[in-house]
Amino acid sequence: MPKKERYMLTSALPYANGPIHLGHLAGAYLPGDIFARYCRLKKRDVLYICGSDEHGVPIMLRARKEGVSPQQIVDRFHEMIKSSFERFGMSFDYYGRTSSPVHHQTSQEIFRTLAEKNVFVLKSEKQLYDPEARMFLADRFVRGVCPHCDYEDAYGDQCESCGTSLSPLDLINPRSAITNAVPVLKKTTHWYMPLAEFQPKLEKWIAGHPEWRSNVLGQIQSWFKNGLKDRAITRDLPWGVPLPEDVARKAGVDAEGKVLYVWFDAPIGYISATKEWAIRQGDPERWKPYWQDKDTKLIHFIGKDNIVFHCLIFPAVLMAHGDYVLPANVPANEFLNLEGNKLSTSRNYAVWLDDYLEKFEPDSLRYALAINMPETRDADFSWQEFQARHNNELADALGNFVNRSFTFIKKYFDGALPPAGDPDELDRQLLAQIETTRNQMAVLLDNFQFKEAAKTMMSLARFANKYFNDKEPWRTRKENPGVCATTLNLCVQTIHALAVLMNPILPFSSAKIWKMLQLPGTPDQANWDQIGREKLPAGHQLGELEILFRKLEDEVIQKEIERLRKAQEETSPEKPAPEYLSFEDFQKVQLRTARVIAAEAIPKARKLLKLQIDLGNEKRQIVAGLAEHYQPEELVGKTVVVVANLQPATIRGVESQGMLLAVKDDKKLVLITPEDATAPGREVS
Ligand code: B3M
Ligand code: ZN
Repeated sequence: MPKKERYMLTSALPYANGPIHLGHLAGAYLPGDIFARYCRLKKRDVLYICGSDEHGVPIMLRARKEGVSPQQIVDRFHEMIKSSFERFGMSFDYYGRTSSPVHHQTSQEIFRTLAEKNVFVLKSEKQLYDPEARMFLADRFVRGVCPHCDYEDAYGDQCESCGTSLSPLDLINPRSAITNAVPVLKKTTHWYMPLAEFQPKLEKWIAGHPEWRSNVLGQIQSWFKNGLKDRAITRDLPWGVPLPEDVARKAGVDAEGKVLYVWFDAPIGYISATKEWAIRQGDPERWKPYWQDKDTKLIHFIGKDNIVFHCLIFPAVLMAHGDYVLPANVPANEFLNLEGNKLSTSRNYAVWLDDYLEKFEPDSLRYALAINMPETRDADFSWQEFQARHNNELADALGNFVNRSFTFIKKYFDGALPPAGDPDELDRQLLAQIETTRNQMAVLLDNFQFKEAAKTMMSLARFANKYFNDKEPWRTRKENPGVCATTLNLCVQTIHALAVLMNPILPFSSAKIWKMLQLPGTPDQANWDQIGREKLPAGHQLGELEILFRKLEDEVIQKEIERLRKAQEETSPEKPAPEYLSFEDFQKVQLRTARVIAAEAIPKARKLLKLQIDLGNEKRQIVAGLAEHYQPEELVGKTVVVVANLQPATIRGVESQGMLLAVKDDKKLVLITPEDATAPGREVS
């Protein structure tokens, strides 16, 4: 027998601080599950792993808010998420959690190995620290009086009242937003992963994977282009995998209060969960081939916001370690929107899996998400489309075909499979269509094209339904019983094939059909390559007919649409969710150095100056509010920083093609000038 291909599959570990919604399912879970099920049918050696991501600041903050321990939070959500995944049909071989001892050990071991190999760089700096919460404070968690407008409740990164950007050290009377304690300045040392150093190696490795999705490669290339930056992989927090004491001691640092960065330990969760799986199998070493044999294909199913971690940072860690395989592919999905709007968990603008499962069948959602999967671009989920897919495709095409074939055989053949005679042209077409579907779906699934695979599966159901119509068995039954028998025989062979073909996408319906066909075992044990080849014998007795899909009424669907509409409305504009700028958005701002070549006052505009600047490859005119702070001649020759892609505007009748950056120093404006006057046109980052 040829050696089985080995696949190590993972789906992103969900944070254990909230329930699962449709966006999660479409991004990382459904595609992983479809692929895992397909691999099992292909008789590959496959292991599919997931688990809860139980560290990170949001979990800690939620615990604080509810007055419970972080462990209590993750215990609650771990169980909740695990059980909703099961009801949705997720077929993980193991669902772990990162608060487990095996995970803590594994993460510490990997960290230690890298430390021993001198991979890390240590850096020290002073930061504000909350002595009561015993944690260093991120900028948002420091509040105090704004030095510009005296507003009392300014954030450490910005004053909401006057809009000035701040640094937490600017605030007067700073206090911790978590405990209200007065923060103190404290020196802290952290371990950094020198990603810049790894860039050439990573580039070389990625260059060997032109087959990856172009949206994934595109994101990776833009990270490369901007140059990878070193990343701190330790944090001063009371919750997480503790920094190994021996490593800290050797570096002369106190390990107390330090943990590994959540994005360092989380992907290691895939490995530790595999170890736990092996222990449960009674063979603790069995995790190794899946992670360490170079012929293993490691595949991460994730959403696009996780690309950098799975395609660059985690691989760099694995490379540095040396004993592990690198991912063979990372088919990251784009985002799923909802009724034309962005999903928002904080505004409850989402469809939660638990809610869904109380009202509908898992397969209907699996199908709707698969056939509309955000593979190469964002997709939109709408309840009306869901209803239409369910009613017209699952119920009217697939369900109806199965139903009418069964009913016919029950009624006219006593529920026993009639024999097939010589096939005619239409019969041959149907048989050929089964083969084609099997082959095409295999290629599509192996290329992670789930949407097309779902379409191909449904095409066969439609084809078969039409075959039933065209063959008119209700007529041939009297006129030509042999032909009628052949028709029904082939219908059942097709249903058998469909049961396996649909299994990765519609596992519950597949199992129902299996039972109706009275086949031994379960469809999960079937062999993909036998689809259409293994025929059920004439005389085979069929079991009880079950309706596969009941039509969904308009009212039921309207209720869901209504709920979302309300959620959308209820978000009062008075208290918007804190708006963070994403890194991607920030990257859109083009900051460049420029040299001032001329400056003059603008008549009747007391505060404004008109500047001509040299941007390296072009000259521009900028209107700036500098007249009260600088004499025009002082400015000429200065190198400044400008926002180069700001939309041009006309100010007091003069066109301005950009904006200068200046610091507000009390009431005075001071231009930002690079310390070493560099050439104009340089990128500022
Ligand atoms: N928990 C982030 C997320 O859900 C994170 C994934 C970890 S995968 C190792 O987006
Ligand atoms: Zn202010």
